[in-house]
Amino acid sequence: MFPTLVFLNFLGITNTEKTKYTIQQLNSRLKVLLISPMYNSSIVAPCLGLGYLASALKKNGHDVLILDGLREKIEYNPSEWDIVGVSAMSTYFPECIEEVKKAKSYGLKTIIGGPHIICDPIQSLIDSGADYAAIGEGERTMTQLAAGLPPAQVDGLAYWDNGKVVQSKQSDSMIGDTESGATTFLMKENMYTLQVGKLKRDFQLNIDDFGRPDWSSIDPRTYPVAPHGMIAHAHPIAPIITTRGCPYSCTYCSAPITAGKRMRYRDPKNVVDEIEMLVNDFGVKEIQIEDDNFTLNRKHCITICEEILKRGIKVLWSLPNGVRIDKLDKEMLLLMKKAGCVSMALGIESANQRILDMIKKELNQEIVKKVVQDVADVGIETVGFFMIGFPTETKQEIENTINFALELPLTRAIFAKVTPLPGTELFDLWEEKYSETGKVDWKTFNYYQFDADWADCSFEEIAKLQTRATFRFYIRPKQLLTMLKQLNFAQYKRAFTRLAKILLGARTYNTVISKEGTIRRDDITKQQIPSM
Ligand code: B12
Ligand code: SF4
Repeated sequence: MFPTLVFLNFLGITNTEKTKYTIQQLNSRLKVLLISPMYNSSIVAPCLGLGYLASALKKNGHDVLILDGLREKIEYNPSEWDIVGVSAMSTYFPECIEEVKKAKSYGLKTIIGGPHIICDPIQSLIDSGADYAAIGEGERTMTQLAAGLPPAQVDGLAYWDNGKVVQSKQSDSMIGDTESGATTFLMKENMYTLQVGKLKRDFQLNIDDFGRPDWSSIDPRTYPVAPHGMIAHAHPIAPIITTRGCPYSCTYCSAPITAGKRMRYRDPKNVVDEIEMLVNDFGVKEIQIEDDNFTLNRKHCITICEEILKRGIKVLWSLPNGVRIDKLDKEMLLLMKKAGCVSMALGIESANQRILDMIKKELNQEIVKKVVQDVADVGIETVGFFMIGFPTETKQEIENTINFALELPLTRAIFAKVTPLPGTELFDLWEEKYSETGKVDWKTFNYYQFDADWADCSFEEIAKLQTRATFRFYIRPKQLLTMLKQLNFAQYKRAFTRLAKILLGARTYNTVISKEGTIRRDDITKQQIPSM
């Protein structure tokens, strides 16, 4: 197709409108505005997802601007843009809807994407009224759409057809084994499809093809000192990802859905090239590796460490998203430390084997004790991730977890209230057994405010235990002093606001927020979703 025709097709412009656009947009590139909405957050960090999208679109000749609501005001001149893309996690899906409404009121085409949309694409399209939703990684979807492919032929797209939400073409040739709740299909060379429930999501196997995020759009120097995990060991800080996916099936986690269950690795040299570029060109002093499972493949981790050392790159790095405890060993930890690793979060979740088995964590207390000690001995900071309030969990079991956290040589700890993220087994369970009204308030999906009402003690009790756990953990002289020493002046306000929210009790905080943003989930099974 000729570029103009392609462009008009993409915009969904009718014949009568064509002349106007043909004159205005002849041979023009698409102007794409990507928005990460403004939402309630004490963490302000570059948005890698939009960075990758910008990079893919720019490579294909389009003009792109990222507006990050946590960094700048979302203000734009509608006449300068052809399409607006808005990103969302569940907690700020209501803000995403607001941005979509605003863009649509200007007559702009809209597409939504991001973790929440991947987990709940059809309902998200219905709730937001956007024109399109990206059901998987956005790079391919966005560039195909921008290139003018008809929606039905675009990989991983949900869109409207005669007033109904439909999904673009699907693959049926199954090649993989059925994994718990998910099936792997081959879609075409270099792609695989993950099926969760009725919906299939596409993932590209070779993630080196994505290149790097467009760092000029998410320049780490334009962000305040408010990184993931709150503690900055040096600044500027840049997040990167070296792998995508996680093969585990923890029932509370949406990473295998948003990033796929098949582990995909970037070439370690390529990763270290990016680190080197961030250090040299952007003055980055700390790298935050945001992988879901950075140490799963020992060789991948070791090669990256050796390459950093070989090139003599002076940079600190941390793992704030957490790694699996059973995928660490002393030899690797020593190398990681030598290569600049200063801190790592560890997914511990519970001290109770009954709970660990129930949530399919594939972990036990003995290994946790040994490895946390190993990490501490090597001199890398440890952040323990714990979760309280699982279905049927008793007060005693929660107390066990808190006491266990206090026994471990951890630098910091986070006690999260279990929240059933959409797409996860826990969400299905909540919808089936515990949801009485069918209503969800996405703003409460933040590990502090969601009352699933499924534990063997009340939401109030869990909230109190969460507050007490945080208090008991940080009031100890060693933890308190380390924390105070690590926070630089700019971080104090953010860190203490966050801590105050936890200590003042999530209940009060909850009632304020849950008055707004309540969204009814339609029964999507009633919607016909024809496969194309
Ligand atoms: C880094 C990170 C953060 C950073 C985000 C920084 C930022 N500015 O983006 C911080 C620390 C702030 C954060 C916070 C939270 N996070 Co977080 N986070 C992550 C993490 C580890 C990596 C994200 C990432 O960069 N991925 C790499 C990029 C390439 O992928 P991506 O972001 O998904 O983007 C791709 C697609 O989604 C899509 N896409 C994205 N945006 C758009 C937009 C358009 C228009 C299109 C077409 C496509 C598209 O294309 C992108 C490129 O492929 C993920 C885990 C994961 N595996 O993704 C969890 C994850 C996204 N977080 C999650 C959660 C739950 C949270 C919190 C609620 C946790 C908390 N304790 O409060 C908060 C929510 C924020 C808030 N305050 O309300 C969940 C999201 C689940 C959900 N349903 O939304 C995830 C999946 C983790 C999990 N294990 O379940 N998080
Ligand atoms: S919690 Fe960790 S190991 Fe479990 S599925 Fe999520 S990313 Fe994978």
